[in-house]
Amino acid sequence: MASLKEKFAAKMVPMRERVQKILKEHGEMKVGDVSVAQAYGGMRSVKCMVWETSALDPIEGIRFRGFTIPELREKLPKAPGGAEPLPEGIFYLLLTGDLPTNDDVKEITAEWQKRSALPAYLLDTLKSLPKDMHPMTQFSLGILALQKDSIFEQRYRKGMSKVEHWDPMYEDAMNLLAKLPSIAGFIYRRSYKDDKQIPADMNLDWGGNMAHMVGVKDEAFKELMRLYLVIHSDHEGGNVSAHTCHLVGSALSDAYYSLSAAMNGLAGPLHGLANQEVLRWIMNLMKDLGGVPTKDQLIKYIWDTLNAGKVVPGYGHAVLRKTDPRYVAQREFALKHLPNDDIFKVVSMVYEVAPDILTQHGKTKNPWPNVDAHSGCLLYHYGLTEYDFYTVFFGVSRAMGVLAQLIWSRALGLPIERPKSVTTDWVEAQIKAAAQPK
Ligand code: HAX
Repeated sequence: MASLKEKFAAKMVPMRERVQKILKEHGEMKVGDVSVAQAYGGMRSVKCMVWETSALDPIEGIRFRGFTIPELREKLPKAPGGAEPLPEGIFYLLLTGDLPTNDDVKEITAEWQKRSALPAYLLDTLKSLPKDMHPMTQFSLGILALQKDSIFEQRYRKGMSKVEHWDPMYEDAMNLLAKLPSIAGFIYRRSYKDDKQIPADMNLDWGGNMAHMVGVKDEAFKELMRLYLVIHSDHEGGNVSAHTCHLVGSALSDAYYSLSAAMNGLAGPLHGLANQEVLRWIMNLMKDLGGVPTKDQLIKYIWDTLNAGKVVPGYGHAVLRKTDPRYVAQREFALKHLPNDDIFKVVSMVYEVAPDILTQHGKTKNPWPNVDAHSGCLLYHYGLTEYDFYTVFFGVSRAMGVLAQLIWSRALGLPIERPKSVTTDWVEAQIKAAAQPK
């Protein structure tokens, strides 16, 4: 059987030719215009980047290589006796564009186990950090420290042809992905569990091991971790973490530099950190209101949040205009595994009332929940009560999507990113020129 690397290499050559043909024959074709509002407004919806691994529709939500989340839950291989898809399967799909077989997934599990040991210098680096440093800062530093072993950097130093760039990028990405659950587990146990470390279990898959290494024994938590790591993996290319990885990687910075930078973007409260903010907001709400609130109490609490000039965390999205299907998948998991959980009850009540309130408030373009509105309540239920840690799980997952794309970016020889910026003087000059009679 061809290895994953060989399968990727076979896909790469025709894809390169396809892209070169498009550029040669249609390079001048316009894919969009940019307005002044978009230039000031975070480049919202500007089509200026190619991202192969997933695409986001505002109404339908994410498709990974053409597959919706319900399709992936059905079609991707599962752990023995399990019902949720294995993350190794989504990585295979993101990288190759094909659905994996059970054997394809087993190959990735074995490959990542083989590469998973953490070097002593990394552990020393992590041990030197204050235990109360935010887990995302520790995670980003851990990834960055591993840069010392970048194969891409070593091969580049020796002198390598551009057509070979994908190969060491693939090796770095695989080494990094293999180590991320152990890095995350190490940080969690050191910061919150008296540094009582739990070694990886080589009989477990990547997601199962993530669950095992934080120390939660419940088998359902392993299933949750697998689902969680699948659905957070990719969300097309324009979101902050994906775009950051793409941008930094475009300078031929290796996978370690690129992913560490991506994690710093994910750590922002408007992006991945929203998952911890949601739980913090709900816990404060339950503390202030003495448990599960009444509907009227909740409505007032949401208005108080908005009137204080704050966002309702977990609601709204830069692209989506309906309930995020990643929210729906997690809600289905909760209905099956923890229907009577108090925090789930609050999450469900917020879903009932917040969209109407946000619509009346009249600011947000999307009053519906995103992925982060739900994830914390599931983690908390299984005993992961330290919500500052939640974004690290997101980061472990997001690495699969952004690194699969980074391998593709090197395979396609995409150039350094360099969009054009303009000054307000320039904008005003254009406005003046446009107002002149022709
Ligand atoms: N609560 C209150 N106000 C909100 C809001 C919310 N949940 N969502 C948007 N708004 C406000 C914006 O702050 C903005 O206000 P101003 O005009 O005063 O600046 C206005 O509505 C218009 O914003 P928008 O165009 O609808 O949204 P953006 O594309 O600018 O921002 C965000 C999208 C996700 C950042 C935004 O909806 C938000 O802040 N949500 C809460 C934080 C959150 O859940 N983030 C996670 C998003 C998903 C993700 O990336 N996960 O990792």
